[in-house]
Amino acid sequence: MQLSREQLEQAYRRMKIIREFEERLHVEIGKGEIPGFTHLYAGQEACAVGVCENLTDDDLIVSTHRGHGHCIAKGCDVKGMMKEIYGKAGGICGGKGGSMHIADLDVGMLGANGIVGGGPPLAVGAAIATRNQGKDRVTLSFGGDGSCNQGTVFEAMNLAVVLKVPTIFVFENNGYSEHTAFEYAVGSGDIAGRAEAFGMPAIKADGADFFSVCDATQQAVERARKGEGPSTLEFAICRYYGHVEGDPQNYRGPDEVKNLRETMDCLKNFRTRVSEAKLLELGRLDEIDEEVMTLIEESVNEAREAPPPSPEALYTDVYNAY
Ligand SMILES: Cc1ncc(C[n+]2csc(CCOP(=O)(O)OP(=O)(O)O)c2C)c(N)n1
Ligand SMILES: [Mg+2]
Repeated sequence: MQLSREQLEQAYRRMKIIREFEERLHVEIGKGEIPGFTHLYAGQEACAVGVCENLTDDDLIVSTHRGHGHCIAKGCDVKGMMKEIYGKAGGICGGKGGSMHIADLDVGMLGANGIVGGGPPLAVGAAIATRNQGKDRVTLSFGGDGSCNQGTVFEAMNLAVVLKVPTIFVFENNGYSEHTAFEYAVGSGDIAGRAEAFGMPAIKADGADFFSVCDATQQAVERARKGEGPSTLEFAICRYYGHVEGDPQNYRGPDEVKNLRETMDCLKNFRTRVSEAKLLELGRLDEIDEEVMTLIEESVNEAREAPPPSPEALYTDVYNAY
């Protein structure tokens, strides 16, 4: 897939925003300022951004409990997200959803989701609606390796094949479901193979390589847009932090995360790749780094200073009128 200079800069900017958003949240959560449970996405940036590079604002994604990266990659407002996570008015969902319930329909982000395996049925439902409305739109669900063992996911995959709807099932295989290793919990050890058994094509790619993710997703998106039905994508990737903030990670080797940060860093990969191919200069990428650090600093300061939701806000967004 050929990307313009502008697209490459945007992809790097979004990956860097995700990384720094999460690194900063890790620090701020440690200070006890942020309510609720937070699952950080650091390490997985190339998956979210490489996938969403192929989507328009009109295409829809459904996310997971580890959703910050998906939100940023799909174009959610970063300052609004930070306020949301701090539980403040002015947050994308009025400060009432928090980390695990960020949604922004204006950019096609149908929501993070605390239910493991909850995304695929929603994506298939949205895809059926899309087809009934005669729209050219792709719907895509993100899920982890743990979600591939859920019955909801099997049902959604089967229905998508039978009804040939324009949807894509993305599995980010980061090697763990909470504290349980993929090798232990997933019989066959092959998520893409399971998907093929349902009757759809499935591609495995290196989730730390933005370009591999982008190319694999392009194939699935083209197929969906041509009306040929669903596909599955399985990306091998790693998470830099624990399952949830506060997880002591006793189940990981002593140097596991240190080694992953050294050998499996999608931002470093991207910098090397584009500078060696003379697509972007390292100096330009450094400038983007600085812009991103300023954005994150401002986001945290504004979130801290923002007021909490008003008591009246308790009574809004409870029911929806159709
Ligand atoms: C239906 C359901 N079962 C169990 C849980 C508890 N739970 C939350 S996250 C998680 C692990 C998910 O692992 P994975 O799908 O690999 O995603 P990752 O956390 O690695 O991103 C579990 C079991 C839940 N939220 N929903
Ligand atoms: Mg996992």
